Amino acid sequence: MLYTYTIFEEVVAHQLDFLQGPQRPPSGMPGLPGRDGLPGVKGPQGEKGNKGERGEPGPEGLPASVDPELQESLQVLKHQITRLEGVLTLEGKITEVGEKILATNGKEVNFETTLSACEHAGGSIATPRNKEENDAIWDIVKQFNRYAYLGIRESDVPGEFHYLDGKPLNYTNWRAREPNGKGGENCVEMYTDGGWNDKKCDQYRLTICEF
Ligand SMILES: [Ca+2]
Repeated sequence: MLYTYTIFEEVVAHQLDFLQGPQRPPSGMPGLPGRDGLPGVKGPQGEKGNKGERGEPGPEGLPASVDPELQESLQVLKHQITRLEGVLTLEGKITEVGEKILATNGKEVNFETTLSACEHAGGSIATPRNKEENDAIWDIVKQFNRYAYLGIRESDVPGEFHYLDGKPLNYTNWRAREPNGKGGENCVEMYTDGGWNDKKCDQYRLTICEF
């Protein structure tokens, strides 16, 4: 009797399980599969692959001389620089002479300091190589009413002067009876009359640079 009941009960349980869906395992049957395990540890990096073949060259660009976009940019730049130079010239900050621009910071220092100040600004000490350049430097000397050292020094031969790169002078504007230092005045200053005088290098003179 007890056995019969047990069989009957099992059949009913099966039917209930069937009707209620698989979430409830029928008694006596295997349970649902377990959850997936955690991801494993990352494997070691593979070996580097071979280098690919060189790609095809891109399309050839236009030469700069005929590239319209580049030419337009250059024109815009030139125009902007010309405007700035115009403003600086108007305000007396720069003097244009030929390809050179002359400028002073208004400071009076010795020759060596003049050299380093001009170099630091990206230029060099004003060096007149013709009358036009001498006149332009003279304009600044007159404006500040201060003498200025020039980019000229005495050579090893007393009384002989040259440019700072050692090349001989191709233009001079010595004052009367100058140079007269005979080896004792190794630098050259410009007077307020535009003339040159050889002078010791430790004086305080107006800094004029060329760019
Ligand atoms: Ca002298």
